[in-house]
Amino acid sequence: MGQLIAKLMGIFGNQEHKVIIVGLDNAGKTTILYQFLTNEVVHTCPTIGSNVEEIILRKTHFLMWDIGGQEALRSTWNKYYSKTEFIILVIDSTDRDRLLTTREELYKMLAHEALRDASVLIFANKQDVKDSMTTVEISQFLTLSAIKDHPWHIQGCCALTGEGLPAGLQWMLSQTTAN
Ligand code: G3D
Ligand code: MG
Repeated sequence: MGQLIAKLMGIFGNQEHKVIIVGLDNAGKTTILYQFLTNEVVHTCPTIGSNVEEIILRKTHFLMWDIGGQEALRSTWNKYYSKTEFIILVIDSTDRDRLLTTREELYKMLAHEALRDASVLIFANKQDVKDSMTTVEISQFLTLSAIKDHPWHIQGCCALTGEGLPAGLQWMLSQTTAN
């Protein structure tokens, strides 16, 4: 993971990109952010708030907001939306029962004016668990191919080992140069 990120780091300029990490509670949001933070080539500023970390990949700054996903907190997500460039939607791929809820939250976000220009990275997390849903199943259930007004990408991952996370970051970096 370190080498790939190091390779990607050199390419990008000195800009700050706002990222919000959303998803239902227990999806793996905090574990993913922790994986980014413990990577030796990723530098972090002191914690800004309880759930905000600035991640610097050499010159590219990502300000990552880990937003709580419990039901009572979901109505507060929109106060974080302003100037967001990336939405990272984390899905617990073992949680078939709540994928419909995730779908509803996703389309609510995509319809929000403040997120009009945001790109969406979907992490299908917990791919290490037997019988977890595949990225194809999740894509179909969320009808991702119907999303035409936002760049999106789905990536399977395991937040515990970090597998799949560099590929997701790589897509985000490719979007920063595309814009
Ligand atoms: P959240 O921040 O979205 O609420 P967390 O979710 O990051 O707190 O993770 C919720 C639980 O899922 C944690 O378990 C965490 O270890 C587990 N988890 C996160 N990612 C993975 C993964 O890729 N695979 C597996 N098997 N488990 C994962 P605990 O037991 O600590 O509550
Ligand atoms: Mg959390």
